[in-house]
Amino acid sequence: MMDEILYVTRPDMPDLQEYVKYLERIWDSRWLTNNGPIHEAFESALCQYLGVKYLSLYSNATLALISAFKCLELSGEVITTPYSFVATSHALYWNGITPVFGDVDPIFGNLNPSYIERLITDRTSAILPVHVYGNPCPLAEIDSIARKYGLRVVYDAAHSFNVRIGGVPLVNFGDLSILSFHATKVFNTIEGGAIICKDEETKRKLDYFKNFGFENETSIVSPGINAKMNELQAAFGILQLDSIDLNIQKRSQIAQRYREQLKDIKGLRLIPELDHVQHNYSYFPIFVDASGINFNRDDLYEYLKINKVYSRRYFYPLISNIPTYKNLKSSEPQHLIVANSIAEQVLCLPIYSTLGLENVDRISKLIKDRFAGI
Ligand code: T4K
Repeated sequence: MMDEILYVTRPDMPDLQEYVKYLERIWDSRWLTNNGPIHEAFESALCQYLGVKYLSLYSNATLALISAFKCLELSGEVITTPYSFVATSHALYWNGITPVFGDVDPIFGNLNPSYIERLITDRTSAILPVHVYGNPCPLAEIDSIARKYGLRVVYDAAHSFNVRIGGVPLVNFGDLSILSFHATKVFNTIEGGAIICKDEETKRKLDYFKNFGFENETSIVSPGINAKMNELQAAFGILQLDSIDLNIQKRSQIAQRYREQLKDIKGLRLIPELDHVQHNYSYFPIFVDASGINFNRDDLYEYLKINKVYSRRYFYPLISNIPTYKNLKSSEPQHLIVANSIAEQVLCLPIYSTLGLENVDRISKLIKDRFAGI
């Protein structure tokens, strides 16, 4: 039998018959968007599931990030990480804010707090760290720097659906946290996202902002944008909540199997799992250190590809090396040594609830063979 193509991810789908029931409801009501009843039900179900008090649904995480910075009225410079998906810095770009890149830690690839203070100027308004692959940033250090200098903290938590640290939802940290529900994420609403905030007033502001600033039919209280989640997406999301625990459990088994299969390979590094963190297994990154072996990450990427395994280089190229940002002072590679190094080493292996352990074994065998020089 021919091997099937294995993509880095495949979206979880809700039960089709159950979704059709929602579609019938939507057809009958002809209520499609603008805070419809399914949107409202999804928002409260999600708050309850995630253990958060205030959450505003958005049409995707990029618009949510852009809106977060607008709502907090941030400007000037924001300290962020170059090791992320481009949307993180693009959200600043759309706000006319200059990203200032700090280097990352070599284990998790998250913004390293020890570089933040030296990047602060009188134009700095906030810190925008990313919990890369759902691994928590050093929350206490970032919080203490932010307090010391009066900065806001907005976490790009796009990868962190239902990650908890010491039992506390990761999205409860910082002034705001942004989740992504894109098709490629652990939990998806096709496209979608949310902003988690700490008080009712901010929630109201975020709600107005995604709907052009409308408070009611005739009162437009602020500037705004159109970033609303529609009823079809919300219905998709409500149904996804039924299977999310099981899907994360399956991902956990896959991650466990990769760990068993890929341990102790010279030149191959994995990110450790943390005992006090409830992980969501959103990605399975490996890092290829080419110094002691005769091939590099890109060779392994191509080798897997010809064997029908479509891994992805998340996150390469570094944001600081793409044309929009590469001329910034903070983008100079000598300031971003760790980020440049891990961006050259990383490869995200397929992980999704329907992958099947036999496929994990197939991928692992290909990697082990390559490292053994077979
Ligand atoms: N911040 C961070 C840290 C992020 O990682 C992201 C998004 C954002 C912010 C912004 O969130 P959103 O505005 O998107 O809500 C993907 C996603 O498009 C992007 O959402 C995600 N991060 C990023 C890490 O990955 P691509 O360009 O790699 O996706 P694509 O289309 O190549 O898909 C990857 C694989 O997934 C495909 O080879 C097959 C599979 N796939 C994909 C889709 C879309 C499917 O099987 N079905 C599908 O419908 O960016």
